[in-house]
Amino acid sequence: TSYDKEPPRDPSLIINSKTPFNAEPPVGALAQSFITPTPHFYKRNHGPIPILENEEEYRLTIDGLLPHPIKLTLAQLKSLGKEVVVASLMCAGNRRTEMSRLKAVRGVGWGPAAVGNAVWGGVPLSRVLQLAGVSQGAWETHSGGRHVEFVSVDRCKEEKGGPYRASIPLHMATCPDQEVLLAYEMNGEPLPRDHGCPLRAVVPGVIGARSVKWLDRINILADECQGFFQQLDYKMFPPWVDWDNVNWSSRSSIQDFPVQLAVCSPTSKDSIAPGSKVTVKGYALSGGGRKIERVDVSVDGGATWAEAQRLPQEGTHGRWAWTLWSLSAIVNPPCQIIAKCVDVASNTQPERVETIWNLRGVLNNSWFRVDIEPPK
Ligand code: MTE
Ligand code: MO
Repeated sequence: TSYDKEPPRDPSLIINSKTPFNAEPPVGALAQSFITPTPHFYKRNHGPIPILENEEEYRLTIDGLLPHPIKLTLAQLKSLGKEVVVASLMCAGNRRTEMSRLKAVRGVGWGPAAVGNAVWGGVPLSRVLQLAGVSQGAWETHSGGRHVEFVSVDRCKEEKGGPYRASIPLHMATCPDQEVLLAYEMNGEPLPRDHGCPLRAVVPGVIGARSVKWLDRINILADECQGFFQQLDYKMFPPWVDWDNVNWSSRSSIQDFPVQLAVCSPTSKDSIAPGSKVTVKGYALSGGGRKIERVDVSVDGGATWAEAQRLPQEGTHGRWAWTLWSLSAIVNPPCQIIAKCVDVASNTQPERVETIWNLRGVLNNSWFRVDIEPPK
């Protein structure tokens, strides 16, 4: 089968689907390091992992509504100068299983670990587009291009055997401050096969679906990508819309992700004796380059709250990276730990998942709750 040449993977990963391979680390591992080790970084695929290991043969085509269509080798891309960006990638389906517990949704069942924070090394997309004649900060090309489509080489059934693709607005791609990268390194190593070898887009602050792996070409388009994942998926509907009355064209494609948080430890599997001192730990992040302003934690089901300590974001200005946090507290199980956060634009998380339930189970960013039981 087409899945017989998959790369080796860390045995600690929790596999949510084998073909295509979709897996996340145990959530407890996530809060242990600011930079997520590559073997533990969640893997989200829609088809078999392509084999593109011959770097000499690799070409990236940049075409469409721009002055100078170009084809670049990996060496040419690398010669444009390497930049390093610390950015979290998060799948729009992160925490989907909590949403499906309320009422069934369609999609891979993800726990709270479809997110990771890595050091990405590559060439800024704005610099590459400049080579093709698109000026930095441009909102539109002279020939009317307003969107940048990333096209992969992997094949997926949603595209009827065609390649995975997605787009971002042109301005996001041309604006150097957005730090969109064509990455060939992850955590200081060449990009591994699972994460897009030899070249992928990394679009900081935006749902993972737009960070296309195994890049084949970049097309400058007048309208956004017409592919499945841009038009018929990854959109946010209200709770009263279901499969019998969904009108996909009525909603925008998701770009920036909302403010999000999870408790990584303790988990509901840890039974804790009443009166114990525990360290509650987790991650928090927001989209669009908005940092985390505050993390609130309750260990008594919301009766009382305390502010958690936000840990330093080593080696980065922190706009695109998550914030790890911790709080020591005395717990008295049975009890519920609740955590929620606020970003610098004062965006808050919804208290109840009911209010944001949607048929595809995307963007569940409701308050995070962990039920803790005493030992039996
Ligand atoms: N790119 C390609 N070519 N094929 C894919 O299936 N999945 C997307 C995105 N890029 C995907 C892709 C989704 S939905 C997410 S969340 C991220 O890749 C996951 O990236 P990762 O596997 O490196 O964590
Ligand atoms: Mo995703």
